[in-house]
Amino acid sequence: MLVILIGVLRLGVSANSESITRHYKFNIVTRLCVSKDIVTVNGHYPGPTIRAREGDTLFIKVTNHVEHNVTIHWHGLRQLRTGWSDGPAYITQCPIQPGKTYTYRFTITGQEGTLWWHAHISWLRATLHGAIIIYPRRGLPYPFPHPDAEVPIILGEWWNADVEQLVAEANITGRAPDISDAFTINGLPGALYNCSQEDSIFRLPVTAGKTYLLRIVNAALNNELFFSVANHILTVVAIDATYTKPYKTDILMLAPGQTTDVLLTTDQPWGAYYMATQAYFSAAGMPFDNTTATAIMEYQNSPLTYTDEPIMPYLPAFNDSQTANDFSANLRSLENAKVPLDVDRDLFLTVGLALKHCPLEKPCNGFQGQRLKATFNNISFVRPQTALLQAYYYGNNGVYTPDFPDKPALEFDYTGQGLPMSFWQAQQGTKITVLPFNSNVQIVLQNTNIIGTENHPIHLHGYNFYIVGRGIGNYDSIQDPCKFNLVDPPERNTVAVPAGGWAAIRFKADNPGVWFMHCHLEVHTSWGLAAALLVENGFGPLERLEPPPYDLPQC
Ligand SMILES: *[C@@H]1O[C@H](CO)[C@@H](O)[C@H](O)[C@H]1NC(C)=O
Ligand SMILES: *[C@@H]1O[C@H](CO)[C@@H](O)[C@H](O)[C@H]1NC(C)=O
Ligand SMILES: *[C@@H]1O[C@H](CO)[C@@H](O)[C@H](O)[C@H]1NC(C)=O
Ligand SMILES: *[C@@H]1O[C@H](CO)[C@@H](O)[C@H](O)[C@H]1NC(C)=O
Ligand SMILES: *[C@@H]1O[C@H](CO)[C@@H](O)[C@H](O)[C@H]1NC(C)=O
Ligand SMILES: *[C@@H]1O[C@H](CO)[C@@H](O)[C@H](O)[C@H]1NC(C)=O
Ligand SMILES: [Cu+2]
Repeated sequence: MLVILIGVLRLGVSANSESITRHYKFNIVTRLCVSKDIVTVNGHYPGPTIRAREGDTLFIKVTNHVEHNVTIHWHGLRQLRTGWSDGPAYITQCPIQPGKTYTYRFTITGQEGTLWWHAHISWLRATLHGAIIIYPRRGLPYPFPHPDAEVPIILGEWWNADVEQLVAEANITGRAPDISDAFTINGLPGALYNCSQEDSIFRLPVTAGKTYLLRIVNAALNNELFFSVANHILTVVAIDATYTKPYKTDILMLAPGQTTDVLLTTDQPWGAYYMATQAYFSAAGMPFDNTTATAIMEYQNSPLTYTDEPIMPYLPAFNDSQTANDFSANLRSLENAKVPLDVDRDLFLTVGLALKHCPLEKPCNGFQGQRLKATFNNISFVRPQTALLQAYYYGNNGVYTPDFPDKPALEFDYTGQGLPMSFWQAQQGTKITVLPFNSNVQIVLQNTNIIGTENHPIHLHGYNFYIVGRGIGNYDSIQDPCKFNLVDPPERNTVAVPAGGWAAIRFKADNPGVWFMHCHLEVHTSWGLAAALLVENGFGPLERLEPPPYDLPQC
């Protein structure tokens, strides 16, 4: 199909001696890829890597040349006072319609490491995504030995079919869309698929005795992923663009939305080693993509020839929750953290699946003749017709109601077995939680066992939060807070809530705007596992949401 390749423009305009303004152009175009058309930025899958320094201001002009409505989200970027540039469709903006342009503008403040960008409408992020690398300010070091080279590693999920069509069909039947056909590493599936060829494998040439910084992003739609490199220890140094205490491991687990920066030293015998990724899948008895994507890390001038099979890493069983949970539990912030010690607002949200009866005239057969749903506090989010942020800014007009409940209406044994089917019916609504500026917020995310339980990666826009506690079973509001880590908990934008368990997060509500909170398994967001937090303005001029940009798309 049509391929428009407009190189990424970079114009440096100094605002002051340290920070610069960087301009990028994203042209949304289709491209023929493995016998189907995919939607891309500038013709690339994955899309272009954005490189900036902490303190820089970015202008990214997105022009939509395809037939789909498009928005782009800058995943994990705080968007201080610039919620208009956050990107989730019908939350902070209306879509960029075919033929239209919108320029995202924001400043990177206090964040360093790896984040990523992706489409935030329907399931277009399957192919519309790329890395964002934030370096320290000029002259400032990393808090770890400077690597000899840096490599983005983007883990993706691939369907041989048209993903938008699959989603539309599933929305009619009420069923889960078909599972994917492959995973990819930097856009390529690797050696273990039928179609595999010499050029369908990402190859990373390395030199012995060097240290590499791998900036790994889980851009998959519906799968948490294990990742490993044969015979090499990985030292985690950052997650979600926050630095961690160095943590050595041979297995990573990344939930969709999460990033992990690791140092790898090429200290092994000359040779070729696979890096590999496959699903961590915690929903018992459900179908999932059990394939394995590989890439090859080759020591240069290796005496091995292509006829020697590279060494394959050990990867845990798909249902090895112990390994997945242990990995998350071992992460610590590098420095002592600024965790809110007092809580002004304490939210308790159940997270889980549900069902909805279909009207007689529009039958469906998702499960037991019903439509699959997913909820926070038993409420399945209904996407509005216009953006929540615009509705808020210009006066609500009934687009949402500010009455999202702080706790579930019904208390029950959330993770118990055999929960009565009367519990399974979801309510629906476009409800939001209103938080005063600068309030200290705690959210306990409690998994349920309604229909089944599984790990849910919950992502909050506009904020990083501290994961102060996590556990299996039901949260105990008396005992569990005594065990919270208020000293050096990991700081992230996406928390993997354990299957059959809970996680507690804390943050200061210091960024005014309307912020989406949702499961980063796209299938669950489609079923309504989402809500929004409205953080009110403060009083000072720097405590208020900026006015909307002139080119903000309208619905
Ligand atoms: C999905 O189906 C529901 C109910 O039939 C409909 O209201 C909604 O617009 C559909 N959503 C999409 C994205 O097609
Ligand atoms: C590989 O090909 C075989 C035979 O055609 C088929 O049965 C199998 O499903 C394919 N596997 C994948 C992962 O596509
Ligand atoms: C993957 O799942 C398919 C069914 O979807 C099954 O036939 C196959 O044995 C599984 N492969 C592995 C390696 O588990
Ligand atoms: C993982 O799945 C296998 C079947 O594939 C099962 O035998 C095993 O008990 C499961 N392990 C856990 C921890 O659920
Ligand atoms: C959810 O709400 C529906 C409708 O009010 C109710 O039937 C169901 O029992 C509720 N489930 C839970 C877990 O609260
Ligand atoms: C694109 O977005 C506009 C504005 O919300 C909406 O009216 C239109 O139906 C959308 N088009 C498609 C194909 O979803
Ligand atoms: Cu989920």
